[in-house]
Amino acid sequence: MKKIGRLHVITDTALQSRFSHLELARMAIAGGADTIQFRQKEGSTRNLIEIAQQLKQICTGMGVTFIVNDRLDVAIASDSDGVHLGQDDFPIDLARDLLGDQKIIGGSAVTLEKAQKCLVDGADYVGFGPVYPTTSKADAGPVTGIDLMIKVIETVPLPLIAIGGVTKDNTLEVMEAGAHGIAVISAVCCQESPEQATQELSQALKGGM
Ligand code: TZP
Ligand code: MG
Repeated sequence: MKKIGRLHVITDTALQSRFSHLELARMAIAGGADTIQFRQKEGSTRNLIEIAQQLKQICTGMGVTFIVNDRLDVAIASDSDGVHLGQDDFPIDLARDLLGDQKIIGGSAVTLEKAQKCLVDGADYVGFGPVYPTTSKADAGPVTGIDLMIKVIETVPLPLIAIGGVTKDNTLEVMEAGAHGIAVISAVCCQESPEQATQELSQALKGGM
């Protein structure tokens, strides 16, 4: 059954190089992440598939959802639970045709119109943001703020995962505003202890549910 998690940790080895994707996934899961998203822009397709297959094994063993960012081919090859597609990635409606209904498809949106399009195209959730300023993604687009996020939640009947500058200090705010959950990179991957950082986010999430 498809279950959209609430604490998505996006593993990243470009912003930091202390930890591998596998190490980050293990620490995030130990800290309470219910979804791991594998996001890597560089490297050979073979290498991406190898990492994704290992991540899938770790996640499945721990009952955690495993999502591949950007790459439908890597998602299929690793039998991930789903794929997260941005506006310039493989089109969501075509991905749905290829993946079927049992896989999770997340879509990125930075405007209300884009969020509506995610719904029409068959996404299961929308990753909305950057809700707050972030330096983790160069082309993240304008900061949406909480008010636009609330408008999307009220208008688009899909679980909304808030992304962009989300930290333990603003998690309560996004959850109280009606977000289904959060997705983070730096608030976990760039912290001294990714496990503890995930734990703190998990606590903050629970406070807002
Ligand atoms: N998409 C929109 S903002 C963003 C992505 C991938 C970056 C999120 O990173 P951080 O460090 O959690 O702000
Ligand atoms: Mg993308």
